[in-house]
Amino acid sequence: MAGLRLRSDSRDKMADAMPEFVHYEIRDQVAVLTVDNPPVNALSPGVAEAIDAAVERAAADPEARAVVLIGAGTTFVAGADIRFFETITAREASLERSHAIHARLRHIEDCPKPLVAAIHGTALGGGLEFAMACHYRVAAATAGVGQPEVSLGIIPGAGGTQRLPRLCGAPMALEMCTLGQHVPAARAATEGILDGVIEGDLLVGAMAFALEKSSSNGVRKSRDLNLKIAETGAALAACARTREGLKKTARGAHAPYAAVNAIEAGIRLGFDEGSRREIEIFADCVLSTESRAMVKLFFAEREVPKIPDVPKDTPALEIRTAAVVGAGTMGGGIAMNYANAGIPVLLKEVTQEALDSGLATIRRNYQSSVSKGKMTPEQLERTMVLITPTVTYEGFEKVDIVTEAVFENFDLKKATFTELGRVTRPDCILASNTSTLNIDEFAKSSSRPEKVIGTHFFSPANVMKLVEIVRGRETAKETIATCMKLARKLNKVGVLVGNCFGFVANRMIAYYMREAYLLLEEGARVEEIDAALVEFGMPVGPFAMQDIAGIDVGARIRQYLRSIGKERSEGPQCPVPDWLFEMGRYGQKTGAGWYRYDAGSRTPVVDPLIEGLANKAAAERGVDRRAISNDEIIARIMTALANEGANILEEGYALRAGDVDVIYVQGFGFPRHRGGPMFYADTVGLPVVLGRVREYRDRFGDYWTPAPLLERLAASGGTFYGWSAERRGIGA
Ligand code: T1G
Repeated sequence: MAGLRLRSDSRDKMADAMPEFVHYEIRDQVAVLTVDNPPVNALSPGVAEAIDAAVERAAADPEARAVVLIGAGTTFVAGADIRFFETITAREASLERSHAIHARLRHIEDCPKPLVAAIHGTALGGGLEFAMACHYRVAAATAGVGQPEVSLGIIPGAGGTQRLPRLCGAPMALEMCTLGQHVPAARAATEGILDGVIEGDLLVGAMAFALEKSSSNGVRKSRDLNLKIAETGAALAACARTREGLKKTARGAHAPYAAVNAIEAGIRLGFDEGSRREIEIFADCVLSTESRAMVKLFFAEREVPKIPDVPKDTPALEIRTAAVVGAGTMGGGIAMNYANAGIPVLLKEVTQEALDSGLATIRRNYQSSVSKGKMTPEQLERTMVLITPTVTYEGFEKVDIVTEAVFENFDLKKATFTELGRVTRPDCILASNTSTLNIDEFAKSSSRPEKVIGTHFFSPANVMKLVEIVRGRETAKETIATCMKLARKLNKVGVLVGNCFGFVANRMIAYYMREAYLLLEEGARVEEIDAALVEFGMPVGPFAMQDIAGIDVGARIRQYLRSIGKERSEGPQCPVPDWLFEMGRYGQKTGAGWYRYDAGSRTPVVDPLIEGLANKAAAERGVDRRAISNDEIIARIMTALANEGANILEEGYALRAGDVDVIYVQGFGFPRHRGGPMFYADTVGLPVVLGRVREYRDRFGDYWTPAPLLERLAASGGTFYGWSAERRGIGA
């Protein structure tokens, strides 16, 4: 197999030192071009050039009647090299680069011999754009295609907004470019993006397809296709509809609108002018804070499993069977996670009645998936069979892990761990789903501390992606490695955190809620605060969120703390949530909380009673209520988060700023386009954030104390992300 690096006329000494990005080979009169840039064949500098050069060589090669472009390894080309985006700092540079790549794709498309992309794994972003510049596309049945740029705060920048609508029509292109989702091969073929799905060997099938084209109708250029957008009026109407829909779904992100604008330009102005608009819009996007945030998050999510002192090769146990203690909301959801992953699970409750009720809830949840078409009735039954209900510890000696999800009560959990230490094998992992309590105490009770760990799922546990993996003082590295791996198997995002009160997620949410409560006392209305946060991009505001989660949860934690003579540390305690708890207003589940809910409805209705309670609380604290702007609401709440996040980082309870951000994004739906609370603070500027903390201390009191790390970074011109990159470690 002959190797090829750059176009022959541009080879130089530098190129000789570069890896071989495209392999060139003639097989049965077909030039097979194999892109080889592990791990995902991203278009790193030099790759696009190498593909172009290889196509040119094939065009001139008398041995080749047709050309196939395929990827080496596990996937076709997964798009541009995302690391490269951070190096683009000037609009001119972006424009120049985009013009060059557009020209290169036209050059490829002008190949006089049939050029077929053979897709396995995924053709994403620039990968799909290269495939669309080929004359035909075939794919393995398991493959997928997508324009996921929007999830990086950008739009397709190599002609995707122009070629895609010409292949599949405006509505489908709009859907793909604004949602960014992967489209499976079968649907892509139906929609006209693919020309065939190959059963059996992909390369063999693609070569046969290419040869067939060389003896029939030859080449077909996507850019010349006008068929599907011939009905310009309908296509423009689809753009308008999509924009309208984005008002609900984009949550303040800009890139989805930018994608619509680029597609619309192509429909109105044709391929060439549309391409010019795409290049300009792409440049605006790639330089935006939104894109910087989403790129940071992309890498933060992939860094989360990397734990400095628990390297990748740390032995991990295979979890084949599991048990869950407690069949309440959390326990039931966790058992579903195991069953969904095909892991048989024992589900234990104290009474048959509680067990039956837990199982009925699980079945209802699955039934709802069936009615939404996400599961077949057969799958439901197959999954339910994996959950074995029990009221005894019989069978616990066989399981590899037990997740304890009993009521959030310290003594009860401690007693459960003592029991679990007795009834399970010595190598069985004992995991607690506590959201706040000290797992080192449970470790002691179990007499097997190295096997004890926290796995803190978020409610509803079968839906929410986040699991905080809580490292105790004596948790073994093998136990951590096993639980990180298990989280992936359960289709969750596991983030390692240290063992402090509330861990990372709940510790931060306490400060988030404190500020929301105090803003209420000071004069902002519940619905105003919620609306401000929704406008910022949160899926729901803090009060509506608490109505979903249950006001009783926090109230019981406060009750427990008071019972052991402790106070929560996040600042002045607003009494209103406790008053609501005493009134039995727990939120949606009781039909009233911060809002009222009509029977059977989840729509919050403003309740004047809350203003009465807020007035009373303000009077008790001697606060004069006043009108508060949305800007102040956001600044206060985000500053509270960043300041406490800084404490968490410096104390070592999270490994990196990115880990805190992933927790907040996955656990609470913090808007991805803002990156997470720590990246958001970096973009606001740490001197500004510090200035706010100091201002609030002067206005409101010493509970606003600047985090030492925030002070140091603000003084030195640093950022949370920069600091994290330099310093790794985690407290336990
Ligand atoms: N660039 C750089 N690195 C990438 C990368 C990329 N495009 N994709 C993945 N990686 C790294 C990743 O950081 C990780 O590194 C390793 O590869 C494995 O990834 C011109 C503007 C392809 C579905 O958005 O969706 O094209 O942590 O753990 O679960 O219009 O990676 O091992 O060091 O995710 O098997 C559009 C992003 C770019 C695709 C594979 N493309 N990638 O998933 O592995 S914009 C994307 C993915 C663009 C054009 C534009 C997934 C995957 P490390 P992984 P995976």
